Order: sequence, then structure tokens, then C-alpha cells
Amino acid sequence: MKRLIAVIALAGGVLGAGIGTTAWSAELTTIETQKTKDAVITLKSETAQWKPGKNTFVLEFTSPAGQPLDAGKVTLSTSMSMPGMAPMVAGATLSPDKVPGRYLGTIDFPDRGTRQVTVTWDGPAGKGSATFPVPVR
Ligand SMILES: [Cu+2]
Repeated sequence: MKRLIAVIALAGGVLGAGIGTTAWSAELTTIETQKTKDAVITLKSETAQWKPGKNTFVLEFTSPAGQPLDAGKVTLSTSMSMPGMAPMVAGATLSPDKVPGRYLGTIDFPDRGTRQVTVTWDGPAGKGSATFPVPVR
């Protein structure tokens, strides 16, 4: 009986640690990571994917070595080509977070479909751009 109680206590401890970790970081899931020569760009959100309607997300810049990268002025625009009509374009509203290289964004999509996402940056660490596909499901 003593052993059983010890096992239950241990399980409780592990569970408690798990919940603590979740509260700290697990609310954001990576949607996409894009590497360029100078920067690694990571797109994250609470929903783990973009959906039709309004989306909130986080955009993070790090150096190839994994250090936070102050990307300065950042833009994110999206385009989807559709047969027989002009490309559908949507831009994100971005604002710097308190952490260097971290930006909070919102973007609105009228429909599903894969977007070509273009991110540009211009700051102390240099300027650049990257384009990569992200599905809206
Ligand atoms: Cu469309």
C-alpha cells in the first residue's frame, strides 16, 4: 500500500509539471518555418493553422544559429492565384512584441486555399525577404 501511494504521488508530480509547461508555451504551435541565408522565420499560432476569417499569429526571426534577430520593419503579404480571376491578396497587420525578433500579427482570409506568403524585413540585422506557401484550411 505504501508503494502505491508513492506511485500516485509521483504521477501527480509529473502531471503537475506537464500542466506548468503547457501554461507557459504550448499555446503556440508552429505553422511554418522558413530558412534563408541570414534568418530563420517561424510562423506560429494557437490554432496551428490559418483558417478563413480573422487569424492571429506570431512571427519570429532568429539567426541561423538560433539567436533572436531584430528584424526591424517587417511586412507579411499573401497572394492566392485562382483560375479566371485576379490573384486574391491579403496583408497582415504586424506589431513588434516585447521580445526582439518577435511580431504579433493579424490577417483576414475570405476563403480556403494555399497562399504564397511573402515576408520582408529591414532592420539592424540587415534586410531580406522570403516567400513560402501556407495553406488556409
Ligand atoms: Cu481565393
